Amino acid sequence: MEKWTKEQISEIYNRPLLQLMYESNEVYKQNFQVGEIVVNTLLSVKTGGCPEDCSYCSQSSKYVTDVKASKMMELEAVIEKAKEAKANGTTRFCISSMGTRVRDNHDFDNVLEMVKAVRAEGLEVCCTLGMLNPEQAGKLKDAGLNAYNHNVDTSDEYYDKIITTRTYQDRLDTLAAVAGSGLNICSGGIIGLGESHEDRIGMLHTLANLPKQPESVPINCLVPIKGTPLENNKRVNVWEMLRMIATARITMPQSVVRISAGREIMSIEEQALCFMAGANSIFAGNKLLTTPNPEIGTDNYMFNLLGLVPRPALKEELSH
Ligand code: DTB
Repeated sequence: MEKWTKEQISEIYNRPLLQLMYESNEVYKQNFQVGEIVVNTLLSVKTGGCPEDCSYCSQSSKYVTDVKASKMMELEAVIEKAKEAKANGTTRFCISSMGTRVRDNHDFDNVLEMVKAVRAEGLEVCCTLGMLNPEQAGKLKDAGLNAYNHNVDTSDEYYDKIITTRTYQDRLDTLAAVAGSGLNICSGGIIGLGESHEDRIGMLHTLANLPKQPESVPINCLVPIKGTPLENNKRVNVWEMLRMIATARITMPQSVVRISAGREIMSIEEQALCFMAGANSIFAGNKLLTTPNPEIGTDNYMFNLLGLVPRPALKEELSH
């Protein structure tokens, strides 16, 4: 059953901005503890050389970017990074590995070990590894994974303008495999790809109508990457970001909404507006996958200033 129609989402998205934000703030306050923020750290354990042609991505082998393909990181190094992130206040750790899909090979076995080890540090663990079948999702779940990230990126209609090597339906199939295994879904998308407002509404329509709404929704602003087809795209402004966040908050009241890529160039004032609009998570650490992110000191300064505190790891799981 459709929880939200496109018309309803469009009506929300197009409200006068402050009216929209007052409402999304209300929905946020009803569903979350004010000031608590999910602090997530990303680690790219295997980078670059990807056969997919996502026009926004630095890791695609179809484009000449500054990113070099690397072998998979050693387990010990990953554990070090997880410990460092934990010491810096992170409560969720996301392991990313390039590629179209998970293969049942040595790399996947390594990732399963990483999941176990990071979880043993007392952190929530998320992975983003591409397409996945139900068995693989089950193995990740058994290893202690909490959530699996797989973004729909944009609307169904705009998808093939951005990626031609796979389909929107492929994305939805993986999300179904993830949900079937009992893992939490993390799924969101990117704005600034050249999509229309209609496409942004379409993307939120897909996410809000998944059989189970995503546990978390990353909203990324395109960071244009030199060498990719989108290298000359204009950066989106905060007003567009606020509309996305507020509409996501209202249509997915219980999902964690994460300000993801693009935060590096946002001021604290702009980020504060995003939190007012209902965003309640960030990626921390001075690097995302391949692009810069605010320094930890800068984020800690912002947390103090705004009275934000990291949500303890596994809080949701433990309270159920
Ligand atoms: C998501 O939505 N954003 C993260 C995470 N999920 C994997 C990735 C952001 C990457 C930004 C570009 C880069 O650093 O390469």
